[in-house]
Amino acid sequence: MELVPSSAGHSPTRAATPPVLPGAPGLPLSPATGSTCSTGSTTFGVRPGSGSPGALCKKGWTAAELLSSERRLRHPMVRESRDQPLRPASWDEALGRVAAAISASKERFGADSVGIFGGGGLTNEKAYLLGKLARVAIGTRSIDYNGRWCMSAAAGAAVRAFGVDRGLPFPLADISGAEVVLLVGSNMVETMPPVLAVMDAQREAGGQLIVVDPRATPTAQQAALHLQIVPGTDLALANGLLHLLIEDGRIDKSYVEDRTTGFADVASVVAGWWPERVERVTGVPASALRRAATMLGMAGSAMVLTARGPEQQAQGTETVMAFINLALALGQVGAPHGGFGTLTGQGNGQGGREHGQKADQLPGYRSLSDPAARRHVASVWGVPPESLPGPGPSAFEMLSELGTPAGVKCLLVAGSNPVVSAPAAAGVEQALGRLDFLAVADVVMSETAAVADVVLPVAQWAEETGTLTNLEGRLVMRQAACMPPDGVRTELHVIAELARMLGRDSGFGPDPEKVFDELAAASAGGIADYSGIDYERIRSDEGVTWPCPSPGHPGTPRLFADSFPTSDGRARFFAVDHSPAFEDVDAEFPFVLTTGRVVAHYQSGAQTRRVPALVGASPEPFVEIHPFAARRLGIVEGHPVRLTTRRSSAIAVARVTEAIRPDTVFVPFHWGGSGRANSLTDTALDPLAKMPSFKRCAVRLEPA
Ligand SMILES: Nc1nc2c(c(=O)[nH]1)N[C@H]1C(S)=C(S)[C@@H](COP(=O)(O)OP(=O)(O)OC[C@H]3O[C@@H](n4cnc5c(=O)[nH]c(N)nc54)[C@H](O)[C@@H]3O)O[C@H]1N2
Ligand SMILES: Nc1nc2c(c(=O)[nH]1)N[C@H]1C(S)=C(S)[C@@H](COP(=O)(O)OP(=O)(O)OC[C@H]3O[C@@H](n4cnc5c(=O)[nH]c(N)nc54)[C@H](O)[C@@H]3O)O[C@H]1N2
Ligand SMILES: [Mo]
Repeated sequence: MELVPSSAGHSPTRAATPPVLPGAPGLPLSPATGSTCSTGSTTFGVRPGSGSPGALCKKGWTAAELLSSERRLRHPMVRESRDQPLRPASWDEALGRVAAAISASKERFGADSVGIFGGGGLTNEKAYLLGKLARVAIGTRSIDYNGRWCMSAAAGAAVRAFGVDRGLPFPLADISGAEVVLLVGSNMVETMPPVLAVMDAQREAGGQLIVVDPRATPTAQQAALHLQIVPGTDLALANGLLHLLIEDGRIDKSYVEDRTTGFADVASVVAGWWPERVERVTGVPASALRRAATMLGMAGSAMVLTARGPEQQAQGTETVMAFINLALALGQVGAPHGGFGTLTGQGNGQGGREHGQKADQLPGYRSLSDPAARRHVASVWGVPPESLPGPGPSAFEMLSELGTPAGVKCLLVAGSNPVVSAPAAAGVEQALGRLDFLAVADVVMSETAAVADVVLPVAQWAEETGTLTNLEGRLVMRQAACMPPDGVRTELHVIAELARMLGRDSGFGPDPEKVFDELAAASAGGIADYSGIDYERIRSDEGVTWPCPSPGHPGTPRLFADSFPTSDGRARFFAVDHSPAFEDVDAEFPFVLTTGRVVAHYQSGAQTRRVPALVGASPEPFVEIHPFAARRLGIVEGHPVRLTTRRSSAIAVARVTEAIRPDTVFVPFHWGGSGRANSLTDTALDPLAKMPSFKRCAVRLEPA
């Protein structure tokens, strides 16, 4: 067995099959991170036996299969023209074509015609170098990533209310001591198995769980109280809860007075949300709402956690703000075992949103529009500040305008499969076809790679060293455990080589540790300040939590204990109101469609649909529908159903279940082709965060 040395980047010698670390049958576990959900969800970075929660989800256990699978990419591919098939090529030829296409596009249409689409699964080092590739080596403003569809609503709300966006501003273990947890739109039993240990501990300690979800999911079934909401109405629910807390005198007045601003405006908006009105809008019975308000109001410690249910909405940012209002009014934000948090999604969902692969962002969670931030980062990069482009279009704006006169003509995708996962994906697929040139870096031939002009095979998680920042803001090391196969390169190596071909001989290199050190310097003085952190510390301290502004600084596991990083040190209440403007049901499209995940598949399914055990567990697209609705429509369990929205149609097999509201249907988004949920979804974007409305549109169903 050959292990990659910790600081190594690309190495010319590789083992044919992935060697596995001792003690982990079938799965190369990272020695530093212990157990992680590896193909998938948020990395928790927990050592086995450390007493912290440590469980591996099913996708984690099977992730190793894809390392050696015959279905992964093993050499670059190119095609001569769109009507020719992809054929194997050398790295020189493939990267040469990408560099030539970038240069040609810059020359003909300007640098902004070259786009980069990244991913929240990429390591900190990759996310950082991708942003630098865009701003320095290409000079384009056109870069964004799939986290726009994942974390942007929660991030936008937290920045506005608290002055900082860190998924959990407290240690994960705090959850286990919360007397009441209000969990809004998370199916964590299926999506975040590693968090379950703290949730179980919370209930074992006598704590109570309230779940808000249109479905009686395995998570909702563990709750003391399940509020089975109409999708897209969470804001009304949050305002209704605050209405009752104010009415019952259960607000922490001294906290509101000492630590916040803006409460009076919020109080006047929520005054209009009496329980019966909330019931009419949300479908949640007034009695259940009252019970939830009492549980929250009586609790010594109360925690509000949101996930994609309330966030992936056309009013997602304001919806999260409404839940933050609730946590602030209870006086819980900054208190142990209480407050507000969002459950970060992808493998590096937190770090991936901090280092500059976002359209408006520089490393360290800095704003690309802030002159001081531009000066600082430009000095680290050794370029003039005025050479840095300004903010570009957000993810869906960029993808839907591909190939148009003002849009991107030459696109590089790294770490996303938008043909399956983008909203209203049929339009995005067409837009990809309008491009002059598409390059995709991936580990498998995803649906997006399959339509590319050049496909670049990159190393997988176990084959390269890098850092991830977990939902607590804690940096953990993902140490290479095996070598990539011949013909496969690490992503850092690919980016560095591309930069070199574009004329940047220095400032780009494949060594993750060096990239990290530069990232840390670039983040100095920013919100997500990593400047006191290095590989040595991450390895020896079991992770360090940002902000960590100097080598002697212990890191900051808990934020907001005394103040908020806002101009006056106070948190902000925002008066937000439910708007019925999103796509509503009518006679033609009478059901609400919501989308999400199942335990066996990860995201666009590009990886998990290639693992036989997972395909066996969940073989095909399905639609959950209530027996009342099924009977009325003549829909039979196990038979195909045609779903039609104002965009397009899709086919899925009926799963008739009482676990869903009778007015709502649910389709997971893990498949492409005729069962693609995103053929159906809406194009509406949240105006503040540009988050798509994945969790609500209107649909019609019929037996297919
Ligand atoms: N197995 C698996 N695990 C994953 C992933 C995966 O693809 N597969 N992906 C990872 C990523 S990137 C993410 S972002 C997380 C996501 O994790 P979650 O947020 O838990 O996942 P979802 O299934 O998208 O949505 C959660 C729940 O929201 C409910 N919901 C739908 N509409 C609404 C609504 O309007 N309001 C409310 N309150 N609830 C609603 C759905 O019924 C669903 O049960 O999971 C991570 N973990
Ligand atoms: N309808 C609907 N649509 C949704 C959602 C929903 O709830 N409903 N959820 C949204 C959310 S929260 C998310 S996060 C997105 C996710 O959807 P995508 O952005 O499509 O994410 P993945 O499926 O994880 O795609 C990652 C691709 O990158 C490849 N890959 C993995 N690791 C690497 C790497 O290190 N480098 C490179 N270059 N490639 C790699 C994988 O093989 C895969 O093809 O989907 C969004 N779409
Ligand atoms: Mo996500």
